[in-house]
Amino acid sequence: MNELETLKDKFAKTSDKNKIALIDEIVEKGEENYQFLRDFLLSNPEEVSPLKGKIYQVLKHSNHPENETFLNQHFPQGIVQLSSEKNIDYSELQELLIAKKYQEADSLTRVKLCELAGETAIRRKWVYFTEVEKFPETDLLTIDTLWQTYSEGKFGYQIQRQLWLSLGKDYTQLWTKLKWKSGNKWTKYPQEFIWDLSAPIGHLPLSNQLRGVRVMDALLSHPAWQK
Ligand code: UYC
Repeated sequence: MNELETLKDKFAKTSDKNKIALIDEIVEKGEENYQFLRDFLLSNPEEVSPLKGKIYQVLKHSNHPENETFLNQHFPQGIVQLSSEKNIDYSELQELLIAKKYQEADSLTRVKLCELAGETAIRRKWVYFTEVEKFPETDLLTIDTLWQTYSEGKFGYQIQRQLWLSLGKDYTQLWTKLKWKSGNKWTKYPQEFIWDLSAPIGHLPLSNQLRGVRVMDALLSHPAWQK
C-alpha cells in the first residue's frame, strides 16, 4: 500500500472523531484526494454528521473549481436540511456556521429564538422561558444540528445538555465547564468568550444569565432532545 492508501485504510477503520482529524492530512496528500471527500459527502444521503460538516467546510474553502461545481450541484446551501414549523429561514445561520463565523452565528441564533417566539419577543430582543417551552421541536433540532454539524461536534444545546446531565443538572458546575465563569467571576460578553474551535466543548451558543437561569433551563429541558 502507498502512503495515501494506508491513510484511507486508517480512515475507514477509525471513529468519526479520528476521521475528522485525518481530513486535513488527506487533503495535503494531493488535490486528487478531493474526489475521495466528495464521494464521502454523497454516501448515506440521509445522514448528516460533524464529519460530513467538516468535509463540507474543507471543500467549500478549498478554492478549487471542481469542488465549487460539485457543492453548487449537490449542496448549494449546505448539508443540513433547514426544516421549520414556523417558516423561519435558517440559511444565513447555515452560511455563517459553514464559514466558522461563530460569533455572528451566536448572535443570529438569539435572533432566531426571538423569531420563533413571535412579534413581542422580536421587539423585546430576548425570550421568556415560557416561550422557549413552546418552541417546536423541529426548529430547535434544525438549529442544534447546524451548530453541531459545523463545529466538529463541539457546539450546540444538546452538547450543553449532555454536560449538564453528567453534572447532575448543577448549573454552578456547568458554568465552569463551559468557561462561562472562572472562580466567581462571570465571563464578560463578548470579549472574554472564545469564538473559535479552541473553545471548551459546549461553550457556544451563549445564553445570557442576567435574567436568571430559567431560559437556559427551558432550552436544556426541551422535549426536542428526548428522542
Ligand atoms: N454573559 O456573563 N450581559 C449579554 C453571557 C450574565 C450582562 C449578551 C453569558 C452575568 C449585561 C449575551 C455569560 C452578568 C449585558 C450574554 C455572561 C451579565 C449582557 C447579549 C456567562 C453580570 C448587557 C445580549 C454566564 C454579572 C445588557 C443578550 C443586556 C449581555 C451572555 C451581564 C449573549 C453566557 C450574570 C449587563 N450577555 N450576564 O442579552 O441586557 O442576549 O443585554 O450572565
